Amino acid sequence: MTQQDTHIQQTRASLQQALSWYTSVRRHWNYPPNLQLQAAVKQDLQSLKASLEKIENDVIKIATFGLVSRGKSAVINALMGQNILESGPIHGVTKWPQSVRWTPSSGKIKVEFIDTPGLDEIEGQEREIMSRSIADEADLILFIISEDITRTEYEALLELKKAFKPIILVFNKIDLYPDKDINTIYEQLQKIGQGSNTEQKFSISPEDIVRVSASPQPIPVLVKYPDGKTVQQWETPPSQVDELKSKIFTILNREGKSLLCLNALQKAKKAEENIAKKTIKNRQEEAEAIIWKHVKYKSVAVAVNPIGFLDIIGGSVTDLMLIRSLARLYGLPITNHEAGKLWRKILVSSGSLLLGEIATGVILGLGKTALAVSTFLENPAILTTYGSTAILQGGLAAYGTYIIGKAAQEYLEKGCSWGDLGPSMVIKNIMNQVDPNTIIYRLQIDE
Ligand SMILES: Nc1nc2c(ncn2[C@@H]2O[C@H](COP(=O)(O)OP(=O)(O)O)[C@@H](O)[C@H]2O)c(=O)[nH]1
Ligand SMILES: [Mg+2]
Repeated sequence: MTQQDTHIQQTRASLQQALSWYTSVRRHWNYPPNLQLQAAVKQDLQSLKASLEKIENDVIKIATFGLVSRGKSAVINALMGQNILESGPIHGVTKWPQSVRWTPSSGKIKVEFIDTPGLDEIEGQEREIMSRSIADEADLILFIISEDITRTEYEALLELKKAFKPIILVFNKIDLYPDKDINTIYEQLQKIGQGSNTEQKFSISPEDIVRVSASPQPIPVLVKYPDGKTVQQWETPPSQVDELKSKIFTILNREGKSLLCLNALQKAKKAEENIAKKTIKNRQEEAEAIIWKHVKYKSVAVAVNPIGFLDIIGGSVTDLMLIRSLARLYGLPITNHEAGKLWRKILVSSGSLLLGEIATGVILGLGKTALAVSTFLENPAILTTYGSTAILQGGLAAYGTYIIGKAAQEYLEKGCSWGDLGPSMVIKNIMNQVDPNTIIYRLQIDE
């Protein structure tokens, strides 16, 4: 089995697991169904289903991005060898996103091109929503430039990079600038990058920059007739997109399926996070009640427990029970093992406060044991000290549980895409497995 097929298999398993879990009626255990919540997550479930269909369909979506009149439509036409999309000198020929299917003559790969209006053509929020949703859909992006890079272009590139989108930077209209080369684009990208006050810089490998002329301007040619007369005529040179075409083919053959998987998993991750967020919001009251119940358990357990080290173990059992109860209430997938991992994570991340709790637990606990032994035999007055220590200790422990409950809520909200088959994990696997010469590999290098 090829690496790409393995990726498809893992992705399919991940999405199927998520779907079966989140659509299961039993997922909230014995809690009554929450209709409001069911309505709220409907769209996210659909998005999960769509992601699964996406990898089964095996159609790779390539979107063009760029400012108006850079030749986005012309590049797609030239690649397809057909003037399917309207392209022209008047600004704003492409009014909204359009899709065209392309089955290259090799026959094996199915592509859907998504042509977009210019980044500068639609105003404000609407544009942002449109660009984002197209970027979400696309497995590969052709970012078309044809002159000096502007700030709008730079910022759009940065956005796409942040969203882990594979980009080919296409320098179009090279027939107009015979001497422009990749170095110039590079220098320019760097200059703009330095001038920006954003922390992250845009970087791209030279391998991902291609020069084309999708629809060259007619050029004058002198035609000499047999009678000796010369006439000037205008001739349109053929388009030059072969390098881009073969680059696209190479990418699609080598990693097209993996790109599909990455995109599907990224969408699934978002959907799962949304589901978790909405669930936690909807179950807020019940969650508070559960947390307080465990806070009480723990303070009682710690205060009455006479043997020191059991406090820590007893405490952790209460905490684990709390984490599991919350996960059950939320209907989020979490195993015992994961609950334990989460508990340790919370311990580390809530740092000194909780460490303090444990340290107190150990010191007071030991003291308590020693005291407990000596108390009855020798000095009954110490009983008072014993009592107050226990209350103090119980209170601290209870406070720790409260913090754990709160932190668990937060973690469950963010982290339910963990686990071996969780989308985050599968994305990580794919990223780690691919060859260094792939566009996927280059997604992770950040200079
Ligand atoms: N000289 C030259 N003009 C081009 C090239 N590609 C596109 N154009 C012209 O640029 C204009 C805008 O092209 P279009 O595809 O509509 O751009 P879009 O708005 O980005 O989709 C049209 O007049 C095209 O003929 C090229 O390679 N060379
Ligand atoms: Mg266009």
